This record gives sequence, C-alpha cells and structure tokens, in this order.
Amino acid sequence: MYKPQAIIFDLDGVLTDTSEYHYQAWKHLADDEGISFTHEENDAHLRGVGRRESLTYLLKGRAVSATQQTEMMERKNRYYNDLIKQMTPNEIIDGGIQLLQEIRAAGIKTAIASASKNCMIVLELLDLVRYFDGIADGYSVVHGKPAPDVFVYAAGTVRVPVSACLGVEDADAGIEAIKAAGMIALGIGPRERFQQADKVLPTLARQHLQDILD
Ligand code: B16
Ligand code: MG
Repeated sequence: MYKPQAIIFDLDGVLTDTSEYHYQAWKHLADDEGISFTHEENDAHLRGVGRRESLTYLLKGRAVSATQQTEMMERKNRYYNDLIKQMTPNEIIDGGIQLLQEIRAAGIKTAIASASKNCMIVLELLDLVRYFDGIADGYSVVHGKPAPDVFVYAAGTVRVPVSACLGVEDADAGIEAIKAAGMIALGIGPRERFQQADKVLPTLARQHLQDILD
C-alpha cells in the first residue's frame, strides 16, 4: 500500500462544510447588489478560490472601483463571520477526528493547506488545531490555488519533501495546485468535478486511512 510521509488537507469542504457558508455569504452580497448567483455557479467557479478572485467572478464584468471592491470583500467576510461564529466541533465531518488520529498513529504527519484567511478561526472553533503538525492558510502565501504555493508551504511546515505528500481537496483549483506541487492528489466530491485527481472519494466522512491510501 502507498504510504505518504505527510497528508495535507484543505479545510473548507473537506474537513468541514464551511463551503456552504462561503456560498451563503457570497449569495447575500450578490442579492444586496442585484446580481444573480446560483449554487451551481458557486460550485463551478468559486469553490476553493480566493476572496478577490471570487469577487471578480461574482461582479461578472461590472465596473466597480478598487475602494468599492474592498468594501464588498469586507462585507462578504462579515456575512461569513456571522455565519461561522456559532460553529462547534459537531461540524467536523463524521469520523474526522478518528481519521486524523489514525494517520498520526501510523507515523504520518498532518498539515492544513487552506486558501482562507479565516482558517485559524474555523480550526479553533472546531477545536482542530491540536491535530495538525503544520498549518498554511490565506496569510501564508501570495499566490493562491491553483498555484502550488500553499501546498508547498504546508509541506515545509512539516519538513516533508513534496514528492512524499498526499494532498486532499474538494476543489478542482486545489487539485491543480496539489499536482503542480508534485504531490499525489485525492479529490473529495463528484468524479466529474476533477480533471487531474489520482483518486476521488465522494466524501471524507467515515473513511479510514486504508480507504484513502488504497
Ligand atoms: P476567505 P479552502 C477557501 O478555503 C474556500 O474554499 C473558498 O470558498 C474561499 O473563498 C477561500 O478559502 C478564501 O476564504 O475569504 O475566508 O479568506 O477550501 O482552501 O480551505
Ligand atoms: Mg476547499
């Protein structure tokens, strides 16, 4: 069986379903501004994509000043923070803690590679920080996914060569980032979402180490 030295997890949409809260916050902003925005568009264009790139998609070519763009990103972030502040460890995927414990018991390092600047807030609300040997988030790198940087940075935090890392992602932009980093990629979600994933599972819930490495 293939055994990586580190498993690097995306956060939103992999270990917890904050991707739905991101959608609701963007939808609130879109409604404020009279812009149509659907769940399908969110899945296809915003999943795993950074805040600025998401706003650019949402505006659909509307001319908006830099100041207005900053205000809109702040407003979306306020809506998002309002939604996540009630989160508790109950919102970790079913079996998530057991999986992380199993991975570490097997001598494999664990790290986070999230595009989100809210990553630490969410990890703390979920009481997940202690299960990770390294954390890379939206503050760690300049170029977000699909650039490989956040995964390469995460591998550095646990001192494991990228070629010995397995990356886990729910977004196609994230799978692109993992492959560009030279890692093995596990996609979480429907098969048709991913172009380059080495393996795909519909969910990470109730999975064991053996299921993800097979
Ligand atoms: P923020 P991940 C990503 O996190 C989210 O999937 C994406 O929807 C969000 O726009 C992005 O973080 C930036 O988040 O506005 O909180 O900085 O999936 O890479 O963990
Ligand atoms: Mg994600």
